[in-house]
Amino acid sequence: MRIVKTELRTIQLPLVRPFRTSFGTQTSREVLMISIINENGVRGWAECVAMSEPLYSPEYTDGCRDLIKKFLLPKLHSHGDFLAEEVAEILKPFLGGQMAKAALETAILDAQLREQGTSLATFLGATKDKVECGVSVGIARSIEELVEEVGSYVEAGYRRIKLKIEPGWDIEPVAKIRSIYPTIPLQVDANQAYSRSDGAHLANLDPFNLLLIEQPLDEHDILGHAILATQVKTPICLDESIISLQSAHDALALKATTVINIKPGRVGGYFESVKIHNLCMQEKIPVWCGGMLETGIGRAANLALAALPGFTLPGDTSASARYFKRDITQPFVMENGYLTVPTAPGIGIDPDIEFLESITTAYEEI
Ligand code: OSB
Ligand code: MG
Repeated sequence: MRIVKTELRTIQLPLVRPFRTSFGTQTSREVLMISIINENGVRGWAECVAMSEPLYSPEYTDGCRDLIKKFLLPKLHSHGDFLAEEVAEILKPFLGGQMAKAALETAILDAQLREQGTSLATFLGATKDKVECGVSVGIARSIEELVEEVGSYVEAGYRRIKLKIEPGWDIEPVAKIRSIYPTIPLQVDANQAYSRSDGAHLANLDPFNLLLIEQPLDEHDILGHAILATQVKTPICLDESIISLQSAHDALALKATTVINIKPGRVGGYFESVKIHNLCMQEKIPVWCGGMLETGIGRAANLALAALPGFTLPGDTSASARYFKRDITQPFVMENGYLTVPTAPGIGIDPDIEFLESITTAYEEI
């Protein structure tokens, strides 16, 4: 295909409650939306998962917009005709920028699949029509507030709880939630907040039968995670460190991780995500689909991926209501702890343009 028009739009969508992690507090989701139109007038949609500040990853919303405008789009335009399958290779000379590249590739893939009449789930090799939902719970102001928040999610039907932790907010909240829910699948996410000397401390989480501890150490500290894995019984799961098939392969070879969180934006797109999924299936490593507080546009595509057979653990693919009072698409509603995988062509869902316009803070056409 060829891209005849690209629309870049930044939106600002308030969260239903502040989301605090070890790297900061989000009260609103700033999202870069991409829409491309191909030579046959078919439109494709994607959202870029980068956050407004480079706190989780070096990428951020305005930086992604700049990268797309200045380098990625001109490269594709000068290439001429291409398939979504070729985008990553064409953009490879530009280093990094996985989130920006993933968004552009996904918008192109969406248009390509809409034109073919194929759903993203079918195209990627999905084997499920619904996906088990977990929920990621931010650091609370008090144990009482945490108990209340977790209680509301359990009541809503979530099948797995993930607690955000950091030094000073780890053993006590985990012990409390475990005492209230002795059997619920429970895991924690530190977003790199610990250091190599914290092995003995983190081993205090072992009695709570956690599914995993996500990204305890610095994203570059693969060896540190391998050492930590010998000091704690809880399985280690890498998030931030996994930015490509290569990094997944290396982390597994070094025994730094025994579970992997796949986030398409972080690894450069859905094709790379499927490659990591396939590697993990071959190596019998469980994977699950992470989230970046996506709107319905990103969520739809993540559900298609999470429907692949290797996604054996519930992901952070929560219902729209967990994030936003009003989503930019029809809301994703959880039923009995599951979200339904979209079946319409492409990502299978469209944004409400009027609502999108009402929350737009910057718009340009290229
Ligand atoms: O580390 O998984 C993370 C949200 C933003 C950035 C990083 C992370 C998260 C979450 C929430 O944990 C996942 C979600 O519900 O979308
Ligand atoms: Mg994480």
